[in-house]
Parts: sequence; structure tokens; C-alpha cells
Amino acid sequence: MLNNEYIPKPGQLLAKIDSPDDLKKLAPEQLQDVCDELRDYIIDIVSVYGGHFGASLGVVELTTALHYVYNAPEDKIVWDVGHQAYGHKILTGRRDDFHTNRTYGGISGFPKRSESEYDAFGVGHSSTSISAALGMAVAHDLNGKNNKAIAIIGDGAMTGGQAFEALNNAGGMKSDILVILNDNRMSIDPNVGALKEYLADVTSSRTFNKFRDEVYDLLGHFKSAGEKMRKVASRLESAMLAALTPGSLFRSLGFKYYGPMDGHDVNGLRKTLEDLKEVKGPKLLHIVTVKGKGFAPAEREQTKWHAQSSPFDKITGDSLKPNSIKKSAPKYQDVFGEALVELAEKDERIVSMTPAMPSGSSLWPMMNRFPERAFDVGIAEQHAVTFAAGLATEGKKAFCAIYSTFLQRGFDQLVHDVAIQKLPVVFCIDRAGVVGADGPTHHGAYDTSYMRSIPNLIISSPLNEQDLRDMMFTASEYDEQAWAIRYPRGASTGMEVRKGFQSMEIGKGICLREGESVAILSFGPIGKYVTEAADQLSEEGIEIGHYDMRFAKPIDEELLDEICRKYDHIITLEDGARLGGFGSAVAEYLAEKESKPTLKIMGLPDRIIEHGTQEELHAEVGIDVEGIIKNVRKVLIKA
Ligand SMILES: Cc1ncc(C[n+]2csc(CCOP(=O)(O)OP(=O)(O)O)c2C)c(N)n1
Repeated sequence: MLNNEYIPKPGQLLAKIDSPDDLKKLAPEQLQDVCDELRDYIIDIVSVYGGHFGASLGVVELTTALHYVYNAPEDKIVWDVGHQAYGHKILTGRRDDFHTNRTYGGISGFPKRSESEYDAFGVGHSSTSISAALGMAVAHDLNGKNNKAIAIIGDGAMTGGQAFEALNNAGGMKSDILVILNDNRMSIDPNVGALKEYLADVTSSRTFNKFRDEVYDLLGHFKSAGEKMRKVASRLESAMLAALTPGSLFRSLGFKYYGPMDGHDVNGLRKTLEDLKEVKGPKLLHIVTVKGKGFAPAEREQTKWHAQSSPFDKITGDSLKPNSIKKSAPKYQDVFGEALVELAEKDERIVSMTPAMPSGSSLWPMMNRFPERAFDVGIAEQHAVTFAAGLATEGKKAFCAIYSTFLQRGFDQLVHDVAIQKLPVVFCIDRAGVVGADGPTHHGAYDTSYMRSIPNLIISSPLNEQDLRDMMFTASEYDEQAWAIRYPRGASTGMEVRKGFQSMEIGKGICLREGESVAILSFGPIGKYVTEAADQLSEEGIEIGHYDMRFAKPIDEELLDEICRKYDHIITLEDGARLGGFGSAVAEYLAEKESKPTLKIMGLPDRIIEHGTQEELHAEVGIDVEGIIKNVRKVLIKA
């Protein structure tokens, strides 16, 4: 069994590469060996420590060629999403720290400007690379510099609207930018949509061949009709063929198009990149790669191997997690996924959508059971929200499954398309609260705060899986306005869940435990810490009250009044930003009162929270059992 004290060694060539300058000292014939070593090293480390996987393996050759040809950090290499940048990190001075990837205090799993000068742009969300690289290219122009700006974007990330906005803008300008489209046919799940078909059709030649045969048939008739017609036929042939190559889309957006080419031929890439350095203006290189390249299980099951959280055998791919910890309570996302199918079976108005996270949000059960009523819309959060709103206008009950951090992209759609029109869309907001190893770009810290200011929107969070089911049921029957249900990443409580569903009273919290002087008001599953803290304090003779408020909006004013009458001190607890969150809702209500208990708000502080396990991060910011106990003691001492 491998353990975290085992640190794999890099291969001989890699051991000497401390920066891209060392890579450049090698002969082109040695580059494939570097790639092999790089791939082995990524497999070795991730098989022990976990992390994103398939995407980095797929761009080993591209990464090596880029750092061989370009002059980073002066030339800017901008990775989209950034989950594929492990090779880049290893070649740019982080080889020996790579085993700390994504761990508390270790290096980030994504490019991060504060971590390295080679990380040209911080990232984690998709479809930003072309915009950022264009900004850099324009700045180079303004500063009279001749440096290059390169964006590397996957076919999945290319489905995000911002990528098109940037292409459109860049294609209309003359700045020197290279976009490398890394086409591996995969998002996390198989890529979706018309663009995917477009790219696949040309490279696999389905439509192309059919069309070409038809063109040739037609040309045959023309060609037998004399010289003039033969000329027309030949012009028609070139026009048709040009229209059918993938480049036509990008050419029409103002880009010079190159490809498609094999993205695993490191010297082919090197030569092409060297040539492209001489080509001015916006250009796009389309490369075709295999996600998980070089690790057979990852090539076979690309979604499963997008990321790995626990150790595995680096030959077979078998999990090395001890059997004893293999079984745990269902994840919240799975509770959502199953409840949705049960509800959809009873209510045919129910439809659902996810912006590119059918596995991450557990929408597959619904997509398999009701394929015509469940949609993966691509990496398109804004579209997902407005699409749900459109369905709602026609009487459909849309459950929009979306991560807290990605719903940030749909803020305007939430206001403009959903709330103003009072459309009863249900948002099932996964990964609410700190998410762990993915870190600051992915923490679901802000949803309660940014949603609380929007009228016509209910905001709730369940204490446990039973309540999640009942909240979803209640929301499914409620058609007055939109409803957001937030729940965290990871396992639910493992409690016995009753069959069927029960309605919940909207805007009502419940008392879980009566106490004496201090009441803790919790919002969401983080309330589990209060139960534990209350038990520990009770052993010392301190009895605290615990209220699971369930709703941040509307807040239960009646219950708050009762709590104010009964307790001297209130402490609120949430896994979300303190500023503007659930605790702020309580503070705003209390502000109107003349005599009131003291109030302490526990939540995420007003700073960026880095990566680590969820428990480590909760402990760091003091929203865990110990933090609660400390705060209870503090208010009691002060009193
Ligand atoms: C805005 C946004 N939505 C969703 C995600 C989650 N996500 C991370 S990687 C990924 C797939 C990206 O696919 P692609 O760009 O083709 O890269 P590949 O993993 O195939 O190399 C998705 C959907 C994200 N990072 N950002």
C-alpha cells in the first residue's frame, strides 16, 4: 500500500530540468524521452496523492513543445481551466514540490500568479484563456514588446460563451495571439453540442465524406458537359471543401486556422509552433489528443479518470483505498440525483439541466431515466439559467443543478431572467461552502450573499439528506417564485432516510435543542458541528440552544423573536461568506430591535480561502466544533 510518505523520483532527464531553460538545452530528439518521463512522473505522483489526471496526461507533448519553443515567462502561456497544467508546473520549477499538489499549504492544483512567474494567469473556471491572452497581446502591442501570448483551450471549454466572445473580439483585431484548441472530444463527461459535432465530423469525416461524395457525383455531371462547366465544377469543389474544413468556422471569425494535427507528436508540434511564431495576427492551431494518454485505464474510462482523490495502482488503476473506508454515506449530490428522479416520476412538469457537470452534480440518473427531460447544456452557466427560465415560462418545473462557484457566472440571468419575471425555477446549488483541494476558484463561498439581495428568491439549506429531499419536494410544488437550495460537496450524514417526501413550511426554522444563555443558529449541513459542540459543552454543564434555521430568506422572524426573548447571546454559523450571508440576515433583523441578545457571526472571513481538506479549512477559519466551543466560552466569559 502506497502512503503519503512515499515520494516518487523523476526520470533522469526530468531530474535536471529546473526551468524551461534546462529543457531548451536538450536536442529535439530527446524531447520524446522528456515526455515519457513527464508522463510517468505525473502518474507516479497522482497515483499516490490524487489530483486531476486525464487532462494533464493528454497535453504532455504540447506542454513540452510549448516550453521548448517559447520563452516563458516573457512569452505568456495561458491555460484554460488549468487542471491540465501539471506538466507545466513540473517543467517550471515545481517538480520537487509537485507531491504537495492540492494539499493544505502545498502548491495549487491550478495555475496561480502568486505561486510562479510562469503562471501567466490564475484560473480554475473555464473559457477565460482567450480573453486573458488577448489582453496580454494588446498590452504587448501598447508597450512595444514583441512577446507572444498563447491560450490553450479544450473543446469543452470552447463551448463556454466567453470563449466565443473572445474569439470574436480577437478576430476583429490584429494583435498577435495564438489559440491552441486541444480537441480530445471530452469535457469531464463526453462533450456536447453542435460545436463538438462540427469538430468531430471533419476529423472523423462522417459528414465530410458524405458531402464530398455528393459533390463529386454532382461534379461528374458537370464535367461531362464541356470545358466551361468543368471550370465551374472545379471552383465549386474548392469552395465546398473549404467550407467543410473545421477551419472555416474560425476563419470566419478572423483567425488563420492550422490543423487538425496530432497533439502527441512532440516534434511535429515543435516544428509547427516554430513556424507559427512567424505568423502575425490571430491564429488558431487545432490539435487532436487523447485524454488520459499513456495510462490505459484513463484512456478507457475518461470521465472516471478526469480526477482521482485516492491512491491507485499505477499499472492496473485499481483503487488502493483500504476496504474499511470504501463505504461511506451517500454524497449530497447523489441524494439530489435520486430524489430528482423520484419527483420527476410523479410530476411530469419536472425537467432538469446541468452546465457540463452531469457526473459532478449526479444528473445522470435523471438523464438516463428521462433523456428527453434532462439536459447537459455544455459549459454554459448563463445559458443554463436562462434556459431554465424559458422552460418555466411554459409551465415546466425546471431544476437547475449547478455548483455554487459556477452560478456566479449566471448572476445577471438570476436577476434579469428569473427573479424579475418571478419564474419558479429551482436551483440545486451543489458544492456550497468550502470544497477542499480545488481551492479558492472553486469554493462555494458567495452564493448566499449574492442571492440574498435578489427579490423573489427563496434561499434554503438542508441540515441533512432527509431535509434535502423534503426541500426539493416542497420546492417542486411551489410555483410563486424561484427557490435556491444549497448543499455542500461530499458525504451526507448517513442517517436512515424515510421513504417518500414531506412538505416543509416555507421560511420556518426548527429548534433542535433548547439551551440556557447561548443559542446557535445554523444554516445548512454545517449544523452537524453544533450538535457535537453542544454535546461536549453539556458534559461541562453548559447547555446551549441549537436552531436549524433552514431558510436564509425568508428568515423565520417568529422564531428569531422567540430566540431573542429566551437567550442573551446568539451565534450564527454558516459555511459561506460572513459578509452578506445568513448571519447578516439575522443581524439585519436584530438591528431593528431595541433590546436584543449579543450576536456573533461565524462564517468565512473576508479573505481568499486557500486549498486543503474541508476539515482543515473549517478549522483554519474557526467554523468547526472547536471554533463553536471557543466562541460559546468567549461570550459567556464576557457576559
Ligand atoms: C465555468 C466552469 N464550469 C465548469 C467547470 C468544471 N470543469 C472543469 S474541467 C471541465 C471540462 C473541460 O473540458 P475541456 O476544456 O475539453 O478540457 P479537458 O478536460 O477535456 O482537457 C469542466 C466542465 C469549470 N472549471 N468552469
